[in-house]
Amino acid sequence: MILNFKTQSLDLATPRIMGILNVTPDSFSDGGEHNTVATAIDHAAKMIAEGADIIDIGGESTRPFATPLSTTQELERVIPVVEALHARFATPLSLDTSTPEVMRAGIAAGADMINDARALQRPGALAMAASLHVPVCLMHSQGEPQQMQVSPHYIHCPAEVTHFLLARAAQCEQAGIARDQLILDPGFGFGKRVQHNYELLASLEHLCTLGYPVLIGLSRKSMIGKVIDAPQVHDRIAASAAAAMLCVERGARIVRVHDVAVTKQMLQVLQAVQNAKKALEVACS
Ligand code: PT1
Repeated sequence: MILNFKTQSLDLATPRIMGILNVTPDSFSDGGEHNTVATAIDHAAKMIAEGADIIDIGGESTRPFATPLSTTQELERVIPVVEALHARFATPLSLDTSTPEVMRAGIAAGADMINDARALQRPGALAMAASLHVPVCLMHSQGEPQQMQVSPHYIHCPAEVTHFLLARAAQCEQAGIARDQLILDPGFGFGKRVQHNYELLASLEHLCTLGYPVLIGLSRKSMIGKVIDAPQVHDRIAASAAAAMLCVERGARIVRVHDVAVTKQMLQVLQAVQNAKKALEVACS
């Protein structure tokens, strides 16, 4: 599987790292310290040096109980950062947005793909994404950030998530988005109890066999904090990397993370294991 951006492509035969760049004052794990263009540039430069393959730029916090943002506010936060990063770095840029106007302006400013936690369900988002001809990540969420953790309920969480994502992918294809431009994401932490999140992780292999690349984001999330009893997000780094590794082993192709260096190291170990496995197969044949 290859992601085709306008001016470059990314081969997903190798698992890829998407580094998180929050430009939200209330961002859940960095306290909004990257809220200026200059600090955004520094943070992106660090993640790129550590091995990030994509930088995901988000102006709206979608963590549980986050408050909604106006389109104007989102544009004011995101577009200057996209312009600045596009001018300085060749690394593909992803827009973490559900807002059609931010998609249009962000791609015009040099972003390479769209990452939508609402899976293009906002009015106008599907048509806008189709008109932009860029890769799109469709993520599952049960409800909006403000209320999604109030009472998540499923009969069979992984089956319902898969059903939703396949239905959205079909609607995207009908709207004119090429099948090979779509990425699926089970949406860890989005309207899910801890148990639901681990059911999704345990069954991730199935989602990864449907013909679409799978992206996962669980970095520093409460699903990690709960099982290791770490109320502080900075105490969740090693466990987040371990969980990302379990997802890649099950077939995820892109991991969305805060901690690029540690994630890169664990992917290198996984690569060494896979190389050794191949060498053994050759030796035995
Ligand atoms: C994600 C994701 C995202 N997550 C994609 N985009 C967030 N494609 C933002 C918690 O439980 O997984 N995939 N954009 C951040 N959202 C959350 C959700 C942050 C839950 C924290 C939690 O702590």
